[in-house]
Amino acid sequence: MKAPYSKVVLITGATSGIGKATSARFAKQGFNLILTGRRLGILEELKKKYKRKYAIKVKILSFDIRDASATKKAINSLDSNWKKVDILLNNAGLAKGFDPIHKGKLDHWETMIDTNIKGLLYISRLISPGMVKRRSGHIINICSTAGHEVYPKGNVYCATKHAVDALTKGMRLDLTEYGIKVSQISPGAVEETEFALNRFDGDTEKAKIYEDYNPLTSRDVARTIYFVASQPKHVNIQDVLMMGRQQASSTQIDRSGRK
Ligand code: NDP
Ligand code: 8X3
Repeated sequence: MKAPYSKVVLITGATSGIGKATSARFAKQGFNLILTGRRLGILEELKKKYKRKYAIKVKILSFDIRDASATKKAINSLDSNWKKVDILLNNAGLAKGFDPIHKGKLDHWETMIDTNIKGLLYISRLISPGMVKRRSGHIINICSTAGHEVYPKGNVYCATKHAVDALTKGMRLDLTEYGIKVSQISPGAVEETEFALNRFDGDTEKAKIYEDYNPLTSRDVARTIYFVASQPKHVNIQDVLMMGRQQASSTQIDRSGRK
């Protein structure tokens, strides 16, 4: 799809991993980007790079998506042209901890629920009314295989991603009559992300979970998101469940070396 110069894509969690890789993909195709995340320095670097390399327009918004009023303030700071978001990529999210339910940490649970569910809702509530008014738009939620199956010690993270799956379906039921597409991508393990590092609270040793097999890369997911976003108007890909070839399910992984 060659983007009309005015098309706007808003990506939450664009400072690393899947969000960052997807921002590069859309930038290359000439979309204008609204990039969000908490790390302002990274957002500034991306803005500089994309403007120089692709001559697109880039707006950066640094805020914590768990904070409803900060999210509202950031979106309300956009002028009317930027507010016309064509594609909303609800990507910001994370796993915290890997504990059985009786040992889980409340702050981990709250961070996951507030980010993966409530944050996704806050921004969708702010962006979707404009889409309804214009009777067009595409919301793409980043779910996970963890939104389709549950694995040991994945309890709350899996619950948040099951909630994303339900919200994707619910949003689609509510928004279809307004010509809005709602899709989700459900990847298995993805490297070139900070996902494992965050899950294990910055412990680089514990975060080495991809060394004995080939998982997906953030670029694989970005390519798929772009594919979903670039279908003809009458086509909506509702969900893409994707894993690396060596992964069969959340718990079944061929760890006999990278192949
Ligand atoms: P990363 O940790 O690399 O990226 C997460 C992004 O979310 C960062 O840009 C981060 O930005 C942003 N983010 C996290 N918390 C907040 C917050 N409170 N406010 C604003 N932004 C926030 O991980 P991934 O790229 O892997 O994760 C992206 C999505 O993909 C998540 O929803 C994750 O659950 C999902 N996913 C990941 C898989 C994997 O194996 N990696 C597999 C399946 C799904 P910043 O820190 O600057 O705020
Ligand atoms: C990330 C994939 O298997 O770590 O959503 O839950 S997994």
